[in-house]
Amino acid sequence: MPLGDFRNNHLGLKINWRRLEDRINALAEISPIDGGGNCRLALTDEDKDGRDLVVSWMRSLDLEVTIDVVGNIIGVWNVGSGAPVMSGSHIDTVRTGGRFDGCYGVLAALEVIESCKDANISPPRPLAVGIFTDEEGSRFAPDMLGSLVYVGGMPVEQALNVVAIDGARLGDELMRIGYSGPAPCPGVVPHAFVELHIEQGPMLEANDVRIGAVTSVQGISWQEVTVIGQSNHAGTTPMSLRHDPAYVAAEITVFLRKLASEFGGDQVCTVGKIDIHPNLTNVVPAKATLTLDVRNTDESLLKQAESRIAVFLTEIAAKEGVKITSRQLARFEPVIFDDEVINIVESIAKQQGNTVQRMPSGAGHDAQMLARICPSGMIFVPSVKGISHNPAEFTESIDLEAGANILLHTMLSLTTLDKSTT
Ligand code: HGY
Ligand code: MN
Ligand code: MN
Repeated sequence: MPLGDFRNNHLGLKINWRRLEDRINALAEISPIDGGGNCRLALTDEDKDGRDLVVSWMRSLDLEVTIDVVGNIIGVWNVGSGAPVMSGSHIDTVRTGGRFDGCYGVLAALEVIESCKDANISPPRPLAVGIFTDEEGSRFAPDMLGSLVYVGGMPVEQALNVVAIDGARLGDELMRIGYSGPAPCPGVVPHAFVELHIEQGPMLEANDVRIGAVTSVQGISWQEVTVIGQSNHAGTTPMSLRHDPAYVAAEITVFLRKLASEFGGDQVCTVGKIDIHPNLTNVVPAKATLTLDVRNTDESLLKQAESRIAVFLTEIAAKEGVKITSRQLARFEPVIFDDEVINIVESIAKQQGNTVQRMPSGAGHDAQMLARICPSGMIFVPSVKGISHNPAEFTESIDLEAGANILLHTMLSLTTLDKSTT
């Protein structure tokens, strides 16, 4: 596979790891939580502070910074000509996030540009860094919301009217933090897109491999299930007369676990959020609201899982005399990345002396949205003990540095990616 001509002239180019490490640590200083992680839910003041810091670094590199109508931030180094090669990720976090999830990819992409500038080389195409709004989807569903709107997968108005788990409206929060921008969505179509990210799972560590050349992202189905029962006195109400949403929520949680075990393979099911009302010791609850996160690499199996869940909800509603409604929060089919981009990642990883394997992504990523509009791919580095969405999330410096050097050469190689011949 011929690597980009341009890249071949700069094989020795490396990123400045100390500078990248300093920026990762500086961003992690914004809204730190116990255990070394961060809480910067999308469009909160903490997210704004993180955005302001990274935008200041973009401006110090003289990038052309644009903010779009859903707060996506795109910094472009305007060299060469034509559509940019873009990298990037997110800097919003889950409530108990680690310091690398998303942030590593954004800051490594910034480091790629700064390393090229330090070396006085100018690629034949512009290089761009994207910070996509609300990748986590924890506050405003769905996840990858910003990049979904960026590629035209969700109408802007619909996105602006999304209501958060705390009742805020997305458009209002964008205005409040000063990131409701003028740039339109869909945004500029990149020549190619590549995202560097921690694996957030156990596979690379288990296989003692340093780099993942990511082939795909599994399908994602999120739904919010509301169970309406009858609140009653915890002491006087006989068990046979109860319509108890908390009990039903527990049964749904157990059903999902059993479904995942029955399907086996890549099937995963999670009930991550349960709200009980009125949430008091001596009251049989009136209502339970829970979220179902169901994923599989195989779309037909994911559909089967969704159908089995729908049947179970109907049956248990009848059995327990409760009313159950369900609202889809996210639904993305599995995404396959571009073959040539995967080949480039894999060959550069090998050329730079790393062990590398091809693998799917269990987590959703902005790259799965960019794959709708341009050749896209991802680079993974290992997560220690496979832990993520947890302040204990950690990746060794030697792996972080290796990943960033692969990103550097992958982006340079993509500047001469020619898909016209395929
Ligand atoms: O949900 C996900 O997989 C990602 O962390 N947003
Ligand atoms: Mn992420
Ligand atoms: Mn995440």
